[in-house]
Amino acid sequence: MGVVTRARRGARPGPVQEEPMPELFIDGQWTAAAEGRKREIRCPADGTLVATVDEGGARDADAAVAAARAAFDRGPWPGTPAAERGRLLLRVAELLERDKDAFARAESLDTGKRLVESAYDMDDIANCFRYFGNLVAAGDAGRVVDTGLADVDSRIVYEPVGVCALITPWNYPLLQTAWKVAPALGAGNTFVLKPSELTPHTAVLLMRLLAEAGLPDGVANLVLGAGADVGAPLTEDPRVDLVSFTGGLATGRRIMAAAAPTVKKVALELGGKNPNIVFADAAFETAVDYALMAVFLHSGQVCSAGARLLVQDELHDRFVDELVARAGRIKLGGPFDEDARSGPLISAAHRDKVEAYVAEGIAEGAVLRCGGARPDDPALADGFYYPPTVLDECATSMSVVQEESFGPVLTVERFRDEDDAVRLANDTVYGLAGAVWTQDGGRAHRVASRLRAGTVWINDFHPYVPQAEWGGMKQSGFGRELGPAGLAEYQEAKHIWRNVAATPQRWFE
Ligand code: TXE
Repeated sequence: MGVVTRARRGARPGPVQEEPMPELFIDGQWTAAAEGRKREIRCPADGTLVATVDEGGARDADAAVAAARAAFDRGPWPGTPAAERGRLLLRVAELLERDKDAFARAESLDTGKRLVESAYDMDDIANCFRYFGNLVAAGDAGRVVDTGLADVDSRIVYEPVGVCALITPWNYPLLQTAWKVAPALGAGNTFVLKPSELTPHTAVLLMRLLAEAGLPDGVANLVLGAGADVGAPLTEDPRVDLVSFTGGLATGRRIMAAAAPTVKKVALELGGKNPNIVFADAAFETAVDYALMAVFLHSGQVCSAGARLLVQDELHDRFVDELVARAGRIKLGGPFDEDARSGPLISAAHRDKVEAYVAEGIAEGAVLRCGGARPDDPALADGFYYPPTVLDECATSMSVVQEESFGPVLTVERFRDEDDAVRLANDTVYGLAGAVWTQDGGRAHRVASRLRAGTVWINDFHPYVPQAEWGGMKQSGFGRELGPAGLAEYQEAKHIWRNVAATPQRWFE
């Protein structure tokens, strides 16, 4: 895997020259795929070959689960003192900081994301490991239960769940991996990680760091490959105790169904169709600025993207005119173009999907205000670029409003008053995040409490911190990542009851 050695400052993506090294990590060994298959990873910004990686399948998934199962049932990790597990996570945070540049470049080559954005992600990832490291190292003696009985000791202890299948997407590959790996390890679990087949490199690099930090063999396993070939067997495997998945709604439904026969614990983060509600009294300049960032960050390929702009009637024209003018000036370019402010979409298929949503929206009556056609700049011809696009005068019933296009597409709807705004905002199957812009503090809190979403921002958009839970309501999924609940997701509460003066009960006499 050549991304690290190719990571010289200023280097352009190009074919990997170094000798190949296998990329699956099973039971502490770097292993080639059992069936010998390979996959080419190409940079979505210009199609250059980033690397050719091992493409795993069901046999590799099986071997990885066996290793994780053995490491959980017989290995030292689940019984390692919490303070020591926490220290290992803190060490991983340090190593990530040491290797930050290489990680950021690898992430940018796989995703096409601007290098500066990948670098931000790496800081957040180190912070995530640090947060869970400290949380775990602080220890948790469990809870003593007051039964009111003099002869009974009753307490709750928190144990690891077991073998976890961690399945992650391509938009924030390592960030979403860290949100799962750090708490899973902190709680004492073992795992098999399956990253998106489109963006495997930072997962490979992370496995190297976990081994360097001293994680015992078999605790962390990595199988690269497609969802159907590797992800599906992991979710069905009876030796797996928990599946944590971040990705699309359709795949989430399949995973939940596949996990049902063996009654696994499941946690799902399935994206959103997140309302950004702007009242007429909002601070105009700031609200316009944030509305752009809310939806066009990473070309809209963000689960919490503010893709639905709801503007109060009297502000609508002025607000949308300004937003459209600024959206039209956003410069597109590859990860290493320092003038670019937005990158490509992840794949040709994904761009086709985004285009289809825009076409459908226009056919249903939306007014195209900017974007809406592939750029004609020859410098962008080899990448999967799509410009910031604004669809005005949308109706909540349109599919482009209801469904995740997951691209740089903003739909605009008008609202009359507070009740109207809340009704529209909640009128999708999703409930991941949302924002409200107003200078009226009472209104801000009323709207925030009425939104059916796992995160609500008031006069802000997108910030998150590892201390605060992240996750969805409704069909955005269930379970929480980050925060104390993000650790609890990977724990089982066990009640231990000790009768210190047991005598015959004579129930049947
Ligand atoms: O994601 P998938 P796709 C949304 C977004 C996007 C849509 C489809 O709307 O357009 O999903 O994207 C693995 N069993 N999000 O198709 O398929 C797959 O290999 C087990 C929102 O690229 O959900 C990858 O590792 N695993 C989102 C992971 O699931 C399976 C981020 C995610 O891929 C599987 C990404 C199966 N049957 C897309 N099929 C968010 N919530 O942020 C696939 N996978």
